[in-house]
Amino acid sequence: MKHDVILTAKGHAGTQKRMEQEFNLVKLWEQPDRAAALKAAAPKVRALAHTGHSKVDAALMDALPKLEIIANFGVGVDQIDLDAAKARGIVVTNTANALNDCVADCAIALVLNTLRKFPQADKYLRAGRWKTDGTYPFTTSLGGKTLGILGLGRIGEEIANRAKAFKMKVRYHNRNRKDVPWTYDPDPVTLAKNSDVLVAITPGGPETDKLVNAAVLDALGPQGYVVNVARGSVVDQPVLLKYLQEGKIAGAGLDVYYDEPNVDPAFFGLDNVVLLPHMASATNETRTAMGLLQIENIQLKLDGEAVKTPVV
Ligand code: NAP
Ligand code: 8YV
Repeated sequence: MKHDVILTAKGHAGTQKRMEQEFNLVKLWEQPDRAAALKAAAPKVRALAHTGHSKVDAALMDALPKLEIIANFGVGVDQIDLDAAKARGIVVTNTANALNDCVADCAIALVLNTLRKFPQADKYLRAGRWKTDGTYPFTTSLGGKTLGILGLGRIGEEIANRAKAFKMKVRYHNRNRKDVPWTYDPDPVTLAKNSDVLVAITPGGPETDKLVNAAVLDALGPQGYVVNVARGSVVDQPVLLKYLQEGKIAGAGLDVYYDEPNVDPAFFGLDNVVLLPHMASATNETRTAMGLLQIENIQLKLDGEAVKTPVV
């Protein structure tokens, strides 16, 4: 017997196809009357598969009184009201570990591209400027520089491992010190003061809102760089923009923003920023692995077994 499962949004095509094979899938975004579709599904639906960054709030949970699991396609669950889920006995799962390597690769790529300005140099060549203006201006080396990791969790540790291969020194700040070979700093300002490049890879949500603020950017200073692969909310975006415009920091590499996909166009004209469209985990292999894990968690829960990656 196929179980009814609600999928909230169009996401990874392979995952959706697999869900269509495994479940009676209600594609919420395709329903002409969302409220009526939820009402029709309510007596039977025990699982909600979420993809994207829209809110999963208490009202949605209340519309589905038989809900037992919210399975997120992604590790960050800042868009899901975890307290509301807990209060209703609904398990929330994510895709922890499935994307560590790709997100860490992306973080390092942003460090490399932000310091070495490869995207800007590519544009320079294509515009014919190598011939007219000569060699591209010198950039900044990674080797010997200190990488400060704000949020040394599953992904942060993979970023640290990669940074070592680039001969960078690594420091970090978490609320809790870890038993790792990297140097601990007690707060984000101290970490920034001791770093040449600061990478944010904490969860999003209220606890980390604007963790990278003016004080942190001041501590990083005019020779310092910021990379954000966490959530847009973790960096004070208007302050970052101002600091980039005024040369109060050297540069930034960003994968995440306030109000995605509406990126402030003021960033577009800046030569000291590299911009990616929230794509750190977006490879065929990783998105497939994320989808399989999301589906596995749903199946386990619907079969009355323990899920693989619960969010604590
Ligand atoms: P994780 O293993 O839970 O690691 C998060 C780390 O952040 C933990 O070490 C945690 O340590 C630290 N942290 C949490 N709150 C903090 C705070 N207020 N101050 C300082 N440190 C704090 O999570 P993960 O799997 O590495 O994923 C991290 C995040 O990356 C996700 O939640 C998501 O937002 C983001 N992400 C982005 C993309 C992308 O496409 N750009 C892809 C995947 C993930 P303590 O608890 O000790 O503080
Ligand atoms: C995805 C992410 O962009 O896992 C996360 O937290 O931000 C990314 O992997 C997103 O979850 C896809 O919906």
